[in-house]
Amino acid sequence: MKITRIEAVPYSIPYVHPLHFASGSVDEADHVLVRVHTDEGIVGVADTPPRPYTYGETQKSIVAVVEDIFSPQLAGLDIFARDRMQTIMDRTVHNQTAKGAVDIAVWDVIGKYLNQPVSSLLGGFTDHMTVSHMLGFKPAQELLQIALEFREKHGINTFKLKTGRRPISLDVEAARVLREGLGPEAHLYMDANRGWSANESAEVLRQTADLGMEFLEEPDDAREVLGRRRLVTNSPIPIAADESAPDLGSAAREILTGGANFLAIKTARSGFTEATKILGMAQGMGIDVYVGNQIDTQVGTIASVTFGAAFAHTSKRAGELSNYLDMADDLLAEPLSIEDGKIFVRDVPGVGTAIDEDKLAHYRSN
Ligand code: MUC
Ligand code: MG
Repeated sequence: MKITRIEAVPYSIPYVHPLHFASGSVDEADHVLVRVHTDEGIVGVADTPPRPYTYGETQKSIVAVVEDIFSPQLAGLDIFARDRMQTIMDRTVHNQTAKGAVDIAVWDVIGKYLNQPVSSLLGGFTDHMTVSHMLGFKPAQELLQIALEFREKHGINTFKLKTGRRPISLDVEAARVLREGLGPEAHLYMDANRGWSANESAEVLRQTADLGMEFLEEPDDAREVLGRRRLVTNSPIPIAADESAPDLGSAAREILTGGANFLAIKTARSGFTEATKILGMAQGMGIDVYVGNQIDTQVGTIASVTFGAAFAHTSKRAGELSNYLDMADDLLAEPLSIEDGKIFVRDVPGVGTAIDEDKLAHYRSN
């Protein structure tokens, strides 16, 4: 079975709860749905979130690179030639989430063709992921109310607090209010999206040392290498690389040069093929990972669940899988549900991303 063309459909869905964080904000999911078409009529689907402040991509750039570059380059290739596809796409630098979506959509075709859930094909470790919810910038008491609601309504007890604000007391207070309000059993960690300097980050670690924060993600700019190394060396909790380690090479570099000792794996930017390589490298080096989020729709989220549940090393920690709840609607024909803090893999051939075509027609931008 061969790829005939790859389609990129821009669409836009508003947020009911816009999210703000140190590197940017979102109030509209202006994403791109990627569809890989084949000569046997099977179509694979994946979602692509433009994040100009992280990867330099925009909705228009994703449509252009998928339809003008990747589609003609990959047309005619056998659907199983994943590493060939990866090698070809890697000739084009950057465009991280566009590449990730093409890879996931190809896996979706493979699963449908073989009549198997992709999670089983990838590794088949378990049938669910525990959910972590990401909290954007808000006053501390509001954050606590949201977290309590999520715990009550969805059974979620792991929260990522967006930080990186100045003065740092805003975030230190938020961390304290969350810990005191949620109790010792809640799993809490922070993500500063490069908002602080290395020294500010060290000060935050000092002031939150009694709050049981499990790790700190991307505290400062990892390109300021000595500051970052000093921080990682002296930190009492792991320092995670997210946007400083978007692919296999950068993940290896950050771990080996002491820029991080923990890794976010995001299928939106690594697809399943490169994410599997990053995972193997991390596991072999004794580095823990977690499934991060790119503020994914339900289409993106089920891809993260598919990957995360497939492996022991990704499923042992909660993955960031619930921010689709901040959006007004979604394209997934059968909506996701979170039961007792978990999302289950779909027991259907492929990734489980059947699209509601009426909704796509309604939200598409062209
Ligand atoms: C994160 O972990 O940084 C912020 C923007 C985005 O796309 O994903 C995030 C979450
Ligand atoms: Mg992050």
